[in-house]
Amino acid sequence: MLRRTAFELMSGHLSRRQFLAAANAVGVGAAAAGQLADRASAMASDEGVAPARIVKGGTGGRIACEHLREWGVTHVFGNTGAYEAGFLDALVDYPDIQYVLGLHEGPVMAMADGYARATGRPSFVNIHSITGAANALGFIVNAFADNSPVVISVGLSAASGENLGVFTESFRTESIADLYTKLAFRVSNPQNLAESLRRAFRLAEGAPPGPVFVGIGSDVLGGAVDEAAIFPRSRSAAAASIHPSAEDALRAAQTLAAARNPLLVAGAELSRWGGLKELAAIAEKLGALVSGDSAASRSSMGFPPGHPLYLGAMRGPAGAAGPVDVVLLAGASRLTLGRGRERLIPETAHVIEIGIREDHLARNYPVDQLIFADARETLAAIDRILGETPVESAALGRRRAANEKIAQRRRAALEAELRAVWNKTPIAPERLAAELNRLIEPNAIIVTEGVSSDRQISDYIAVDAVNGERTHLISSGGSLGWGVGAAVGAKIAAPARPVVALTGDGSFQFGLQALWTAQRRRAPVTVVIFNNHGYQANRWAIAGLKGRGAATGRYIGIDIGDPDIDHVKMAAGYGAGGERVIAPEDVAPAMARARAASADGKSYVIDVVIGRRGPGAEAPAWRE
Ligand SMILES: Cc1ncc(C[n+]2csc(CCOP(=O)(O)OP(=O)(O)O)c2C)c(N)n1
Repeated sequence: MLRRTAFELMSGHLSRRQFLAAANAVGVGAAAAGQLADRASAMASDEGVAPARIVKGGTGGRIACEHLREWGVTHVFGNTGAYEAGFLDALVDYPDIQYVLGLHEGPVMAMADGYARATGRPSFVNIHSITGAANALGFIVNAFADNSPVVISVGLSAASGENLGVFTESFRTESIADLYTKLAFRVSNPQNLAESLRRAFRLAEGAPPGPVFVGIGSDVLGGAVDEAAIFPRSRSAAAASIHPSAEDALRAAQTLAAARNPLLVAGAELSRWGGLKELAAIAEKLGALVSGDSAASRSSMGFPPGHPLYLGAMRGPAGAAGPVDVVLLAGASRLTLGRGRERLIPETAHVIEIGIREDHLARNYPVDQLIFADARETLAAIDRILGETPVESAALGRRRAANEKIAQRRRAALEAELRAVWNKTPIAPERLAAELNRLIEPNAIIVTEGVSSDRQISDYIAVDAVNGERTHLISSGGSLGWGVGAAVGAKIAAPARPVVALTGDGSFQFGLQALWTAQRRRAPVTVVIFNNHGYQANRWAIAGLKGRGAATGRYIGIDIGDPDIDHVKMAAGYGAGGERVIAPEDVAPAMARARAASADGKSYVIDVVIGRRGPGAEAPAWRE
């Protein structure tokens, strides 16, 4: 109580005399109260410590709104229920905080995730009870997999109904998200709401970031709060960076400089939080090849695709000029084993790994030097050291030339592959990706959920984070249906940038309701469906068993082409335009119409029919 009063003194809401009177009222002696007042005033003075803002009266809902305003939250992604009434009612008086309604909690969560990724700031979700939390869970998994700072507030049944089996009783609701959030907890006392939300936001953005789940009783959101202290956002600083030690950077630089044939791997953290430029600089100094993250890691693209030393995503054991003796895993990849359980990096190589996503460090592979630190900063330090002690030599020159040839061979192979399928109808995914690469704007955000076409998308669509050309968002969580929602969230975050979602037809059907929100918020996105009329990735898995499915051509649960889904008509139901495309030459005019629709505030769905391919593709269409 006295602390609160001290905050009021600090914030100028109380005079010194009023403070001393209040202290006296709660039995604090005059001398002690005077000292307290001095300290509070000193904190509020030029020392630079900003005082808390005291909010008096109102409901928990109002406190939540005050907190959001303090944290600069301008959008609430939500779907409503009775338990959230106190919050929704208070929100009326906060026109600076917009409510973004989604028709299902899956898209709500995906939009908040896309928004957080596009802004780099925490986003806020408000959904209903166990019912909404259960619907959101698939995309909470995705947010957790990729360290998205999303604060998920969930309205819970009131304490007065506890254990009485009331309708949608929120019995241990927060436990549903336990394994897939940094923390899941509940607030039962309205007086604790401000501090609880501050904790949630600080945790969500603290390194490494991630979703946080806060269950809030309906009686907390609707209940009266006497007063609450809203601390300035500036006083909840999350660790901006975990710094590497000078010795760590020096040792890594020395190991790399002494390597005969080093390989650099651009892990997920670099495309999320920076460091690709520094990695490119190191590669150039060492003449070393750079591999993208392993394909299974599903990291965002971003390393300059045309870089003379770039190898693309790692899809099999790393090949370089001669045996690799040192591997730099920069930015904690989720490096898995290869398809046949083979190791992607040689067992005999000395491995240096840098990152902060602890769960992914030293996983599946031994690591000889682990640097638990911000990857960008560490790479910058290594690059600086390498720059001070140049490692130029004849051997290095030969290595650079040999490695550039390897990277060049890869680019040539991709061009040959593209030429071979260029005239196919229906269009081949390679050509579709290449056409889109020509057509998508340099300032676009590209969200991909291409599943069996992800390989072609990453090989033929250029994203260059170093030179600020396009931004790529992808989810490594595996819950499909995320793409369209994430794209709409990104568009809300960055209204001036074109946003294009590339998705499989199966994935599209898991999450297309976000198109309604896009229309309502005038946040138009372009969606390109890679439509093979089925769950191709799953057919590959069955075919790979070489069992009954392969022998009979009966792939159960794979075909979604009968009835042939009219994706365009479904999107039209949400207010979006669109068309189906079969001939390759029709992609460009369709994209032009999409651009015009966007300018008009309307989303556009281009449903491109692509052929089936890969294992089991030859079997005639069949459904169970
Ligand atoms: C929410 C969810 N349900 C089911 C799956 C399993 N699953 C993996 S791939 C896939 C098929 C996706 O189809 P589509 O988007 O058309 O891509 P394609 O495999 O045809 O390239 C499914 C259903 C999943 N990953 N996520």
